[in-house]
Amino acid sequence: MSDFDHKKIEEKWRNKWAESKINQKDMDTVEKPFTNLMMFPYPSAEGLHIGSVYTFSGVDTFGRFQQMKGNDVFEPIGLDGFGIHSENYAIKIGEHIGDVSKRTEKHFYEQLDNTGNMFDWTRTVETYKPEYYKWTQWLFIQFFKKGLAYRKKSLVNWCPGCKTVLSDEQVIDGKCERSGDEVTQKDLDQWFFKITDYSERLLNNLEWIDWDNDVKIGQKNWIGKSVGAEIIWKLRNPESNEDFKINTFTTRFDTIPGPTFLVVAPEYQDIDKLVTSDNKNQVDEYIKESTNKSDLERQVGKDKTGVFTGSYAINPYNNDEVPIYVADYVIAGYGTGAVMGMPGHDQRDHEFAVKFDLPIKYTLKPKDEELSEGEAYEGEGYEINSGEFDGLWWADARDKILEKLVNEGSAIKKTNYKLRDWCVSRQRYWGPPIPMIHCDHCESKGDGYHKHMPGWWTDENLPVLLPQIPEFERILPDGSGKGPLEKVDEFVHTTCPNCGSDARRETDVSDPFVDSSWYFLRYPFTENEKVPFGGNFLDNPKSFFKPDITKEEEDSLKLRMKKWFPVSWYIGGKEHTVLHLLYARFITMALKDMDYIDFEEPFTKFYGHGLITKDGAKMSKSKGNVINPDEYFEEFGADSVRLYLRFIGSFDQGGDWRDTGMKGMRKFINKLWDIFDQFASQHIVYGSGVDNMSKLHKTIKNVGEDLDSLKFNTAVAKIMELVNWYKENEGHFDKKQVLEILKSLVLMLAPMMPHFAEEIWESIHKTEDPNWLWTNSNSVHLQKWPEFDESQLIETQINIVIQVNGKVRGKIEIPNGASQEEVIERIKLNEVYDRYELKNSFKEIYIPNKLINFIVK
Ligand code: ANZ
Ligand code: ZN
Repeated sequence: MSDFDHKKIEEKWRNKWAESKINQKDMDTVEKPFTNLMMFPYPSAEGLHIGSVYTFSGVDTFGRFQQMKGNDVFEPIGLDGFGIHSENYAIKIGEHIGDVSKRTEKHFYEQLDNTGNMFDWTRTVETYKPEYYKWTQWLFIQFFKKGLAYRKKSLVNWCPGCKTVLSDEQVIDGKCERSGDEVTQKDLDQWFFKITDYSERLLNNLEWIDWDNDVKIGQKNWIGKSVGAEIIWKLRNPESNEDFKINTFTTRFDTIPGPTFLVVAPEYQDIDKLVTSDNKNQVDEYIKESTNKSDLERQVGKDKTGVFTGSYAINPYNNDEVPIYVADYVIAGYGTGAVMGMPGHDQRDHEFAVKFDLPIKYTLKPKDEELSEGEAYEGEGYEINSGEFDGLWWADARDKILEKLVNEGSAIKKTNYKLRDWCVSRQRYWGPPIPMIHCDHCESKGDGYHKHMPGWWTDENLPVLLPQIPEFERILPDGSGKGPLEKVDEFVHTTCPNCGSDARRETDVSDPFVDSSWYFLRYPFTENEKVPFGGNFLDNPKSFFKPDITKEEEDSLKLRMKKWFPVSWYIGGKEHTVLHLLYARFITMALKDMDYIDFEEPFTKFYGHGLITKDGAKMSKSKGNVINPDEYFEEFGADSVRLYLRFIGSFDQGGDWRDTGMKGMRKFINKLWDIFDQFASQHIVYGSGVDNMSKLHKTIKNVGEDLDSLKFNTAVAKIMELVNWYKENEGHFDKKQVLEILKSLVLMLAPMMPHFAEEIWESIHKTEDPNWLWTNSNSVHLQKWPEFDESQLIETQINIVIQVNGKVRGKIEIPNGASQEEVIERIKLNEVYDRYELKNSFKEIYIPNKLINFIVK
């Protein structure tokens, strides 16, 4: 008898798997390709967090199960190593990110391998390697050519902590998603990706993609489609006769009879036309103040601020004249940047009206109650104070009022989206340089690839290498609004590819979310193949590849692309709802429109996993309750950790890690080990066989269903029950039954405990028993999922409850489907029969296979 030596066993199998290349799939010939994709990690610490072990090993369990069900599973891995997460970590520990990244790559990959996942280590992707980021740069250029990447001076989110610009998606509740600093606004020249061109398609496809519902709802809200109208107001500026109009965007036409003021954002472009000389100083002062405020301060602050412009606007509906204010609760980039103030029915407007002592009008009253004045009524109701539309239900009035205004030419129907273009410039060091070139000479002539926007690139010379800057201090962000590359003269100076003059390179790097928006496309392809992924490269004019790639090569890569995409399954965190998951969809759609690829949704299926806590609390460094997977791997083994992680909860819900639970799991695993060890060392006592093997067949069926729907916890629980049943009946099974049980057990464990199962598979083969049921002695991971026998699912003996006058008095085992008479005959032999004097029963109620109730006087 031997002990379960996890260290020796796990190492042995990882080496053997690497030798036998078991996890490498032939990308071009497999028949049932299944990409089992998980979000690749970013190394922002020395090593992997237990949370990542949880998700990666969970995804792997699913993938291994799919493989046993006959799919050719490709499980790729990489590192999302460019970006502020990693760079900030390096700055924190005072080391150069270039050095840190070498170390973290090694350690992350070691840990990931120790987890026992079926990764194909020959196809890793690291976003910070030139052979990867040259394609990120290539992508940027394609987007630029298409007009989907453009440069614009605009107010952008600025994180004073990270000293860089952030995209809207990286600002959570007004704070930097990474550092938690309050985000301010800065006016800078930046590169944008035109994701707004895709708003409608990103929204519509949500109807058919098979994704986690929370994520779909999150994306829908983020895209924020609202169908409304622009109402056209005439301006009355006491100092000017100019005929000027202000458009306000609204979705509430039912309130058009009631606005008592107009508000424009401080950034409103034609603000000069509104401001009279008396008010100019005040307005200028106010604008200056509000640009220093964060979005959060501007919008959620209860205390509304603003100043009067001196001008008025005329309501096209009833010619009411209302004052125009500048106030920073109006968002510059949404709608028209001007809003009609409707304090009766909008809380923000109400607060503003109270503060500035403006009249409050109501145009709706609630159905059943009185209108309570003194606050905004934001519910539904009947029209009041609305002239000819009084008495109409608001939804009917809405359409009528709008129709009237549209007919008169004083309103335009308009659909708005909250989604804004994606700002991709970052003023940091650790990212792919944006591969563009600025040439004063060409720019002065308006001579660029796009007439309206100068800018050239170095097409054939990709990658534009990130220059090595060995001095740690020189790569720190300085907050100037320019990135560290600005200080590297050799990098900045170049020649214009258009006119040959001296020119300057762009010194911003791109957002790491650009790297991660396409990485999955890269996995099945290698550097030798000259293309970023498979697709139509020769068909694309001005192709980067034309000189190199042949038709045959292209065709075979196209076929490979067809095999592996769209990705069959994608599993990751729901916190990526509006960042990565939206960007990846956008990039894929754009590549489709450029005709490089022929699908527009990257992931057929997206599944959001849950998170784990420690003793009920969120794991965090500050609480000191972070679990280091290495220690647990060492003490218990990766497989024990894996099985425990599967056991603590349904994969979409997460679970709670407890050391006692981990120890308990290891005990169970020792028990499992002993069962197999007894068999392999031929210490098993056989009996004459049990009548009924339905427990086994049911377990096979149910565990399979659970693994298919990622309900890992219930799968483990059922396996434990099976083991208990086996122990209870030990000595009664005949040899064939034992073989059947053990074979099924090891196969069911294989997706969850890959090393353990492999070791057992091997050791029990060595017994070379003539009755052996195994037909194939290859790796356990190349076996089919065990089959169950439908006819054996039905239990022949079942328990039913005996009641007397409705009270439970006992239990009895009966043959499945026994008749009432049969049951009573058996109960006569049971002690309850005499104890409760059941011979006096005058009536019995029998619910087959459940209970029998004796009614006695
Ligand atoms: C009048 C009104 C009356 C409004 C009422 C609301 C309630 P969604 O659905 O999100 O599109 N709005 C328009 N542009 C704005 C901007 N740039 N900054 C801040 N608020 C703006 O919201 C549309 C509503 O948000 C519009 O309808 C407008 O206020 C406001 F009882 O107009 B409403
Ligand atoms: Zn030039």
